[in-house]
Amino acid sequence: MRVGGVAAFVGLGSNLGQPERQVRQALLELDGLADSRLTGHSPLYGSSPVGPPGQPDYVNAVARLETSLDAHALLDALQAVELSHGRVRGERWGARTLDLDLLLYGDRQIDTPDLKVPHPQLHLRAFVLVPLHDLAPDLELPGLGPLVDQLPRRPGRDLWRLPESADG
Ligand code: A4P
Ligand code: MG
Repeated sequence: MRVGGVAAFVGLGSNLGQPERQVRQALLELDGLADSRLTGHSPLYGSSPVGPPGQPDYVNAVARLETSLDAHALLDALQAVELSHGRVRGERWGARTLDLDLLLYGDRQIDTPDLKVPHPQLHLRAFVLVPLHDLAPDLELPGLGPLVDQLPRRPGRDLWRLPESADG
């Protein structure tokens, strides 16, 4: 059944609790968002942390949604999913176990205080570019040109494919 509307891409990242499980569960929840449908996702990747050192490795993936939510409503929905993952046994309430970034919303360019699309770091991060390319190799990035032109020239040791999970 078509929801109708816009193809949006969402970046998933987790490095607390059980990251792979968080990401797989979040994919199921994205499929359940109102007025939206999950139309694909990349394989899961492990990645070395970008940013402050001393944090655990991440699990990253990219999902594609078809949605009739506008971009801000979609961001609100993504933040609600983040919140529902906000607690891990043994962690203080509020520890973030799941990061959902709205990477692309159709061919729109959005620059508001609470939402910037394409995501400002998208073209700088192998852990976003590589899974995005798995999912949509011919993608054009609004304002940036073909996705392939942004891909890292050679695979780095900071990103690796995780094996398919037996339970999917
Ligand atoms: N916001 C604006 N535009 C967007 C957008 N396109 N998508 C605003 C999502 N949010 C957007 O986000 C802060 C605010 O950004 C939101 O309230 C929203 O209004 P946040 O997710 O609460 O904060 P954050 O995640 O700490 O900041 P940010 O800048 O999103 O961090 P990143 O860029 O997500 O970095 N290393 C590896 N290997 N893998 C990772 O996944 N992730 C991070 C987090 C750092 N290093 C990483 C990874
Ligand atoms: Mg974020």
